[in-house]
Amino acid sequence: MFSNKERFKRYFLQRLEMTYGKTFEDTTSSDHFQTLGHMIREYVSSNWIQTNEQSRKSSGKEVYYLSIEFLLGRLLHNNLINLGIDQVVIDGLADLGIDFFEVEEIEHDAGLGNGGLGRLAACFLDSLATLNLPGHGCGIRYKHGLFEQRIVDGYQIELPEQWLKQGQVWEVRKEDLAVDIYFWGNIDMYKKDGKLQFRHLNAETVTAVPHDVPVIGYHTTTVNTLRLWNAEPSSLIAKDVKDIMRYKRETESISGFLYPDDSNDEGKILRLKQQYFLVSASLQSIVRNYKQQHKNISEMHHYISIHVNDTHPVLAIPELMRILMDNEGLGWDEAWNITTKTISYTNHTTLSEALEQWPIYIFQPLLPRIYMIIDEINERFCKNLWDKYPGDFSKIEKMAIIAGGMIKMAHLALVGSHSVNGVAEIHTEILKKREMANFYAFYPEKFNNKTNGITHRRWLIKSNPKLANLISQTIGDKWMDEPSDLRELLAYQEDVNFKENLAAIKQSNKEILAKIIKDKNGILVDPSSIFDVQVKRLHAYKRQLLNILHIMSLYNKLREDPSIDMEPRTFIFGAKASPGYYYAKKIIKLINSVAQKVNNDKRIQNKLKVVFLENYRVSLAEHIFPAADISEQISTASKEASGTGNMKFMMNGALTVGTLDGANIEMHDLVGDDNIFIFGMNPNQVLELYQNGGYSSREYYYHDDRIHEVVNQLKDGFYDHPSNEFDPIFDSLLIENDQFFVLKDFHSYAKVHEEVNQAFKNKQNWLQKSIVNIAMSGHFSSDRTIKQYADEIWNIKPYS
Ligand code: 4GP
Repeated sequence: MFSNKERFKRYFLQRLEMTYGKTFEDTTSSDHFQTLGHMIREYVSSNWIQTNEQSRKSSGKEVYYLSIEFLLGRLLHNNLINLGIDQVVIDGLADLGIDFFEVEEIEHDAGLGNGGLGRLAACFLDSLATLNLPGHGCGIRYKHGLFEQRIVDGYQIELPEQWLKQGQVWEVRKEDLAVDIYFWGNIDMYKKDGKLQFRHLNAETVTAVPHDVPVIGYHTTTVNTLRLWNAEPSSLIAKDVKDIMRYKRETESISGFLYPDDSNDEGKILRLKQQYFLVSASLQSIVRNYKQQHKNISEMHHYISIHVNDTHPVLAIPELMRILMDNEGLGWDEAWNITTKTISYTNHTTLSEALEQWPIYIFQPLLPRIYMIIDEINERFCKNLWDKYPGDFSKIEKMAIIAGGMIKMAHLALVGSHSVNGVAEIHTEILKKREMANFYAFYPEKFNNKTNGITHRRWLIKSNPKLANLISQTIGDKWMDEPSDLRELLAYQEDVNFKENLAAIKQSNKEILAKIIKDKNGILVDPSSIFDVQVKRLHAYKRQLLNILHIMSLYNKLREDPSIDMEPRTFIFGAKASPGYYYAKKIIKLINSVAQKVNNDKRIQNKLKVVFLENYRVSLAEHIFPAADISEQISTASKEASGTGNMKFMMNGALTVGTLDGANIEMHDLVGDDNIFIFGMNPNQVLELYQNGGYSSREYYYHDDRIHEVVNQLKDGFYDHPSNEFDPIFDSLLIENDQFFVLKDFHSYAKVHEEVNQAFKNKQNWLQKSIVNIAMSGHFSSDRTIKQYADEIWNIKPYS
């Protein structure tokens, strides 16, 4: 149906009228979207079946990627590109008077994730399918994804996200493959044939129904599966009506929201339920599939790899033990051998608040059998520790899985898996030398690094088609399959023609973003100004504060002398703050207050604009990266595990202003000093300062006039705010001694921005830097990352 434009048009019209029972003229963009979506699903169904068959028949190994987040974004255009039928569809629709890009806008972003970790999972699925690797995702089908952000009076307001409102065209509900999950109740132990058995009594049953989404590889017949589990009441209930209503509500809330508020016990229980729900449903289905294909459960680790994305799915370890022992009848040692050889784990952050722990008083009643198993894992592990470190109670307590009334999920992951990886070289080194040093000493063989990557299909081919075309016209299109070939662009650093084209493309992308800004924010920005962008979650360590304080300082300078030498700049922010994160919300308010004042100040002659784009999400990001000149990657060194936004900017030719943190370090190694703007303390300096102390933020406040002035402006109502509005920010800097060294790095940050200012004046040189960045960005393709996971952790091979 997509083989040529005419056929496509015929099918499309026929399908449209048949489905909606109205004339073509009466159909809407939404009808067009739904029709296209169904056609594509139908089109891929034979390849999907074939891929499933292949995996059923093959004797190869497969990986299942368990993640609490999959930040997919929209799928329509990406699916068309991967199938190689985008042009047929775009042209065909145009013939019918339909603008494809309007139809594309109908699709809701699938925002089943929060940030880096979730988007990484989505990029990995794309790479797995493209590389023909047998790899599938397992996640939760949240009714509401990450909240929708509105900015009202400069404050963030959260609205529930509604991606399922019009139904989900990509998913297939598979009720026949549902499984039951058991919570609460008690465990009955009894002996059968002399063997101890466990039976879960009085449990509350929840049914997990899979909704499968096809994951379509780029220019290949492979269609893998993302299985999203929906929580539904089990039919096995006979209670009174009130009880049934409560049960229904509680059950459905398991797949209700991503990251429910966990500041109280009720919220904690819900989060823990979500985690076990994902893990138990996925593992029951994985083992069931395995048994349909293979006779011997003892060999499972030869055929199955299970990857846990951060600690949220770490209960996969005790759950697999439970299934192997209680359902399959294996003994502890054999089950443990299979489990540890099957499971691998990625750590995504060293921030202590993200290292999950569960209080026993919540865990044990909710998951009684799982608790027993973790307790036993802990006992055995502590015994091993004792053998190695006899008498060293302090070390054993530090490393134990259960200690101080808490269950430590990262420790469980380290003990119960065969591979633990960080997501950039520096991050892995910090895990080995600091955060997990005790575990590294005990299990050195488990630790390895896998620097993150991004799919260049979404983040270049789809989001920046003009640049993708220019690259293909210049070096051929092999880079699309082998992104490391982008290096060939290095030969065009001096090519005037190429540079001119590159500049024109950037300009046109900036015009598109300028229009979005005008439509959304009502602010006119100059597309020839420097577009200086920081888009990412709002967090103290990411230091949006450093950026806005610097802008405030630039504004002060401009107010003194509007004629100073300064290239016009447009500072653009996009960020969601976690709903309960008060400080982060104040930073959003500060950015908006500054924007309000600066953008309306006629005296500064449009040299400075500040824009906060609301509701930052994948589809908006696709317009932002291609339009950026400067990428702000300014976290306190040692705090950002890797970053992936940094890679997306680089691939689209933006130059990075960054600290030596996360993957910025590897970017710096690749492009060299001349093509990146590095500032501030390095990770060792930061870590030493944390360890040895000796930092006083007040010294910077008292001795640097520019700092003094901007910090005072937080207090004196300069931005037309009540004087206590920004107290949490002021206090973080001066009362709490500036935990993220904003003031310490301020001077060096301002200095590097002066270098940016000078560098931008030399257009040819700027373009040359931009080319070097694009050329070296192929290293950060998630295809490279996934090949490393496949070879070095999962040991999987392409479908044969
Ligand atoms: C993020 C890290 O903050 C980011 O540096 C990294 O690039 C990304 O994971 C993917 O590895 N962490 C999270 C999180 O998203 O929730 O911990």
